Amino acid sequence: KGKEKNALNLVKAPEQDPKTAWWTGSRFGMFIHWGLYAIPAQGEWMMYAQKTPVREYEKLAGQFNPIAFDAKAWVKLAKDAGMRYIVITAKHHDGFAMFHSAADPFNIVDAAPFGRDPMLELAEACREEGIVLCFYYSHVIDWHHPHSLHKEHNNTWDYKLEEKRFAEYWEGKVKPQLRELLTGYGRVGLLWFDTAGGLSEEDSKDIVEHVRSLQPDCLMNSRVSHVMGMGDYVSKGDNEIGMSGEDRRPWETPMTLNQSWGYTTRDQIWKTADSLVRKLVNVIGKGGNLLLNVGPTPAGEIPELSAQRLREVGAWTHRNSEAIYGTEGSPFLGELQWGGITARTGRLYLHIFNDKWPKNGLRIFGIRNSVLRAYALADTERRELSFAQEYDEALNLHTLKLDLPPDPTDSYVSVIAIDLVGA
Ligand code: H79
Repeated sequence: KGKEKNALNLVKAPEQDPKTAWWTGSRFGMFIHWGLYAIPAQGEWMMYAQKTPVREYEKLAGQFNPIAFDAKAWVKLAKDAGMRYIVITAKHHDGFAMFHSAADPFNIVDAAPFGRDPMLELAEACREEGIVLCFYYSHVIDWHHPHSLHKEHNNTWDYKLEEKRFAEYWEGKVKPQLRELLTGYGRVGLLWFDTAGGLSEEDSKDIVEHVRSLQPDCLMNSRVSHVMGMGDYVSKGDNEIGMSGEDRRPWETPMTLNQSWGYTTRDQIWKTADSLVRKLVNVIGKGGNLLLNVGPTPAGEIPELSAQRLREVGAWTHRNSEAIYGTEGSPFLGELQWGGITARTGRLYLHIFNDKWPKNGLRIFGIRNSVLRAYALADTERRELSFAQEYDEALNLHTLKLDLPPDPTDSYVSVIAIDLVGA
């Protein structure tokens, strides 16, 4: 009855789907938007926005020579940030493959002076460091291919819509390139599809089956199709976090560090480390994953300001790893003003935003278990915080009153651990 209907017994966490468990447990990933569009440095939609003719755009490939690219350095940065998987644009809407492709010569090995396959180098570096490599692949929008067909965003300046034969694109480029990605780079953790506008249900199922037949454990995001319920997890809108309890399926927020995906010199509005840590807490407290983007330069480097932000966030994630990886979102519904909650079997983590620090303590409602002890995760001495538990029979409401230290115990967001015993 009443207010407690959403409170769970926290002694035992719900069972995980073994196929998605690595991913939901990872919580935090690195998104990388890297391609020819880094050269003009106006973001990955430039070709479409300027209606750049294909023959003109192709000239960028002739200039693309990112000799500063260092797969190990990128993977190390992801690790330093506390990210456990990497999703990189193998092919974005411009149609340029950032891997060696026999299916289309418009690729980094055959069309650029660079002559190396960066995806191969990343795959190796990821394997060495225990990071899961994943590919973004634009399966519907392709402004380079004469037969790609999307609901809205087509190349209509080079090609006539009525002359498009979608099957030539689908069978001739998309499926062969996915086969290349799923057979030439070892295990692929997931395929990140985007903007399925206009893709039929039949073709949606075709591509899912294609991927399954090549790597049965490779996950796919929901943007693979507009058919409800497809994919292994829900991709939220770009930069969208949503409300607590909104998604029953595993979900992920793709997020930018500034306001762009591809490298740009125009956009200099950067999120602070403080705001990034809070966004991470907001997402994981609601049970989601955060996929945070960087846009490397045409020389092949992650811009230093981005790298610095990620290292700042990483200092926090490393100190608080116990409250992040392998946790569940909050068992309680409702938005919290002061931060977020994560949980694992027998333990709750309160992530309290430092600028909302409740000097007079916190009240948490709906914990039916007895609390064993509470302490700040950052306190290596594990000094116990005092608390009291009350039960109001008339309201059927359990209240935990928790005393907090006078000041925050960590930078940005301070985590308090609460140990529970069985009810
Ligand atoms: O890869 C990133 C974007 O390029 C891609 N998804 C993320 C992860 C994306 N594809 N489509 N969209 C985002 C939505 C399209 C928005 C548009 Fe526009 C509005 C296209 C034209 C007007 C944004 C604003 C792009 C150009 C101007």
